[in-house]
Amino acid sequence: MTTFFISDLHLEESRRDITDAFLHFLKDKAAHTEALYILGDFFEAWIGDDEHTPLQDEIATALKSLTDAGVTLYLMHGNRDFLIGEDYCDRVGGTLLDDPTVVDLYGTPTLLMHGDSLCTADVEYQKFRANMRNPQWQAMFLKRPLADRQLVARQLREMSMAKNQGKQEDIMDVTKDEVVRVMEEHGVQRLIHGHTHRPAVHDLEANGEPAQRFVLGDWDTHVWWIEVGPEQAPELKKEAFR
Ligand code: OKV
Ligand code: MN
Repeated sequence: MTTFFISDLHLEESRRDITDAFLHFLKDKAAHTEALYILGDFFEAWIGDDEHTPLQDEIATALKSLTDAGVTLYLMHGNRDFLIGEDYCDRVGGTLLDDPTVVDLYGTPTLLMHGDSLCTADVEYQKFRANMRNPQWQAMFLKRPLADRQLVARQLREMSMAKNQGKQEDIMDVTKDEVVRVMEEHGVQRLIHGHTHRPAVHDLEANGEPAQRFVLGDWDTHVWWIEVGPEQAPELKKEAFR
């Protein structure tokens, strides 16, 4: 009986190796767990549940087999796939989680986030994020033809690459004070998130007590996951693609 967490696979057609690593991870590891949490940026891009690419369908089939076999699946949005909707979640037998969400992990309240909202030093990004997360903007965007949305998505990805190149390293990491603030707001001693591509376990203090922040890794050359059990403290693990 264990629970797994992953994030930041950035699945896309041009990275067959990542999809293969994920399909293998499902069969080899996730199939034997109680629950799998995917904490955002599972897909490199998402422009609406009405787009059906071979990759999306292949992943949906694999996830549906997992959930049909009795594994509970939770999906949280990232900054790239925040338009994944209830339709896709229903198709795969998963449940969409809000960012942030507190879950009870075998008796320990654990705060789950994608992680981009913690990067408060990047003020420009936070403004941009607020706009894209605005339900009115999303409703307008989703009404546009698929071809228009594909173009916008491509432009946004190019813009983000250009912007990030000029940004200082520390701006793109979480703000330590913001981490403590959200952990105190939710009264938790444990946080799990992804997004920063800086996998690590950090010790800190929150609510006047020791606390821990677990950061998932992005799937580029390695499979990264966090494993937790009733008698097993969270462990950050990695394995090379094969
Ligand atoms: C981060 C910034 C983008 C600034 C959106 C479909 C949607 C992909 C996306 C991909 C890129 C946002 C969402 C990013 C920072 C930018 C542009 C400017 C000011 C769609 C597919 F919704 F339109 F369908 N993207 N990202 N910028 O990397 O988070 O910092 S991003
Ligand atoms: Mn992200």
